[in-house]
Amino acid sequence: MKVLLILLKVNSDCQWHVGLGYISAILKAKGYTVDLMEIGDLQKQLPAVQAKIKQGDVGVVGISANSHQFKYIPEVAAKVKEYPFSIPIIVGGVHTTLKPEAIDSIKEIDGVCIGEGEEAFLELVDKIAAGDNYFSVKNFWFRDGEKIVRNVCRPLTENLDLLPLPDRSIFNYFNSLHEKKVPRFIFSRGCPFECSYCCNHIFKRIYKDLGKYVRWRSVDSALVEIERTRKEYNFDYFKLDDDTFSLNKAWLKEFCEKLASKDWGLTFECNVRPGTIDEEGMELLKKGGCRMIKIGVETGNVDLRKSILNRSFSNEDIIKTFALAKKFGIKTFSFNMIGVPGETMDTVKESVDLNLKIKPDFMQVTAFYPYPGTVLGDLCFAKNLVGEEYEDSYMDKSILNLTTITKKEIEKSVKSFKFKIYWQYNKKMALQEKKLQLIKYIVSKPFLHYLARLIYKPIKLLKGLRLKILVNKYH
Ligand code: B12
Ligand code: SF4
Repeated sequence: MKVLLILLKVNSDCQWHVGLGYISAILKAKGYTVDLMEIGDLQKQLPAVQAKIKQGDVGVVGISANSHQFKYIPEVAAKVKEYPFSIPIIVGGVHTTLKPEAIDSIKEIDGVCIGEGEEAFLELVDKIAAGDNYFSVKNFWFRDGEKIVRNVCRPLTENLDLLPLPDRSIFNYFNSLHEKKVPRFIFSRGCPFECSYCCNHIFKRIYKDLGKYVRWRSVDSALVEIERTRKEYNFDYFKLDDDTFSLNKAWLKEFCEKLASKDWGLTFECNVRPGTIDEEGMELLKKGGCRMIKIGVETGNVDLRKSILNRSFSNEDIIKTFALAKKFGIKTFSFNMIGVPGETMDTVKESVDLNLKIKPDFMQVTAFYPYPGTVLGDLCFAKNLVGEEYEDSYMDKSILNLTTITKKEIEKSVKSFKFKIYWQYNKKMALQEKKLQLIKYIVSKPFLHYLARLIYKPIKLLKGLRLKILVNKYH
């Protein structure tokens, strides 16, 4: 029996999806055939989904969607259900974990997965393949006629090493012709902190009494995954997506020392939370090959950080972490959010000022997005602050109606943030930022975009011709 997985990424991108990588690996290990379709354009790609199903043997369709993408589920599910034969459609991912009741209103969905799906989905697929009733499989809510069957979650997989390594081969990125890849890895699950805008505090509640929430693969298994990926794909730099890579010092030490002892010549970047790393930790990162740490600064205002975002560290902790990285020659990246409830133009200025103090090498600034199911998200919904439909991914626009700051002000602040900061200490980055904004503007205006392409095409052709002449001359 075939399992068709669908990853929704309309107007959004990602090189792979960790959860689907694991799900594919566990299904393949049991002998199932797995196909993945990455859907970025519904109109163009839904016919291909239909064609795949028409080929036959698809026993179940599993779709993964985050909160931004969930709005496309009814359209995709309706297309799958057009077939005279009924293929169960199961939706999983962070959104159904936070809001499983989403199944109530979408009649084409047969089940939603809550939490981690490897063992749960395997059990479900086994039952479907055997033609057994599957309504009792834990971690799922199922539609049974008019009623919804709500099952509880199974305990967490305590030893992550028991899971097979995630399957990268199903993703377009890993099958593309890019000469050099920059793969992403994640070796842990869970984060002990309770930031109100993040999914972790909710996952922790869902899994209360169901096992240890924060878990790490063993260092040796992490290194096996890196080594295997090295054999399959060409890369010399990788990204670590662990929520807080600096959390477990013993793990960090073992990982960095073992990685440094290998002859792989690899360097990497990772996420670090202020207050979780000291001088020794930073030195270890440097030794292991860390080239950049990424830090969630989010806001420069201490009250917003504490009372709205529920983050307990101080501005001094942030400043210290950035200074430590600089001391060891590790590049820094700051994540910033504008437009959380309570934000004013003054607090935005505090965020600018804090970034001016820490002088990150790179920055990201986005408008705050309220994810339903999280403490801060639900507060925004309860207070009727959410005005619009969800964007396909977050970036520069706010969907909140706040009394303290307008949407226009948020949008403008997001737009000017990086330039304002870089201009004070890195003119090159500031100008690059302006260039990017200009390109974005041109792309957003169809006529200008057309005109730019008209001008750019001959330049590109001439450049290519010159390159060809040079190549012929010197070879
Ligand atoms: C790594 C990561 C990324 C990576 C990789 C993407 C990925 N989804 O794997 C990158 C950097 C590319 C990324 C990008 C984005 N991310 Co991200 N990311 C994460 C992060 C830190 C870890 C995810 C992870 O690996 N978890 C571990 C794996 C094993 O779990 P999982 O992927 O959730 O899958 C399990 C279950 O969900 C379930 N499951 C998932 N799908 C399915 C399908 C079926 C059929 C079944 C049965 C089960 C099932 O089973 C899986 C295995 O156990 C999470 C935070 C977190 N701690 O979860 C944020 C998070 C998922 N990201 C988030 C966001 C917002 C984004 C972006 C939209 C940001 C943007 N730029 O706009 C993009 C979206 C890209 C895309 N199209 O998916 C939000 C989503 C919030 C929400 N409510 O939707 C999160 C939760 C962070 C947060 N703010 O709290 N992200
Ligand atoms: S530290 Fe990061 S990953 Fe952990 S709860 Fe806070 S925002 Fe989420």
